Amino acid sequence: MKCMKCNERAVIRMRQHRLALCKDHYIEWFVQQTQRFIEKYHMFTRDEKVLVAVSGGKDSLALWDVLWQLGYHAEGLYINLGIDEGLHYSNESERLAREFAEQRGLVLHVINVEQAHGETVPEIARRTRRGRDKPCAVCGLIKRHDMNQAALELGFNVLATAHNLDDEVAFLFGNVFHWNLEQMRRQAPILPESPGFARKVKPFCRFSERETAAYSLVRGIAYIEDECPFAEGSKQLLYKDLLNRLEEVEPGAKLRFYLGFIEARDSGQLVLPREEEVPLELHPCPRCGQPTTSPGLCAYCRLFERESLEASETQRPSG
Ligand code: Q46
Ligand code: ZN
Ligand code: ZN
Repeated sequence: MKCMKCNERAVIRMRQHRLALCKDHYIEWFVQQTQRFIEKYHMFTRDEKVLVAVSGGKDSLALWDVLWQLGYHAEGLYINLGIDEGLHYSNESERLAREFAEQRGLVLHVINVEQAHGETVPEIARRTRRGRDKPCAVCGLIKRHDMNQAALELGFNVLATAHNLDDEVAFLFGNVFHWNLEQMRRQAPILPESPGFARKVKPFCRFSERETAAYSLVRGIAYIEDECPFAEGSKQLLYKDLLNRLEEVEPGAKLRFYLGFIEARDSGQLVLPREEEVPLELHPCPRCGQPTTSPGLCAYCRLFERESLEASETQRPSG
């Protein structure tokens, strides 16, 4: 298989784009496409500072690498969740994120949940009803809160995450499957900033997982290959598997499903409940200052109020 631009040996063939590229042309294509998506969805400009949420995995390090190559002011944020489970998952991913930043002379901000709260994420989760069996809901709440707070405190109005097409399509599929209209309203390549919330952008939302993995590989990025041990058996992985099987018989199906949804919603063909129709009365949490809908402390702060834990289970999370 030959590169369609220079006839060298191709390292990747993308059936949905009818394209095969060599290493150098793939890197060039991937970086240019990211720039195109940033501009198309008006994610950020060159004057804005971007905080990249870095997990130590292939997608987030690839995103930081691309933004660095494109010359954006991008700093990293790593949250050590204290997940070990015999794999030293968090410490190993922190080491790789630090190594990546050092090699490129980039700034990495690190939050350590255990140092901040005296407990790891799995320990905090075990104290709650919804986190007793699986820490993901609690983990998600902590990550969303800490990322938003760090962005605001560090003076970034843009927070970039490396969600790829497979993540977005699996999430959309789950939301359609369960008719979760509220989540569907909020699913987008960009969520504009609002008082107390940084702008959230997903520059990789149109790249498949295979494409981001190939980029990390050809760029020689060392990333954590293990998945978080708690991801095993998740619905997201099941949906990804189903959608990959569909993609095999219908190349481009995932991208069409995602783009079709975004277009139908943004053009008004698909009408989802709007913010005005679902009024959210936000006020600052008296402890952390982040916007919350609950009358007292936000859901995050209530995680650390052991005596009122049960009450916290019924409130909606902030962030
Ligand atoms: S890190 Fe946290 Fe994920 Fe691990 S505990 Fe679950 S939510 S699976 S993206
Ligand atoms: Zn080539
Ligand atoms: Zn709070």
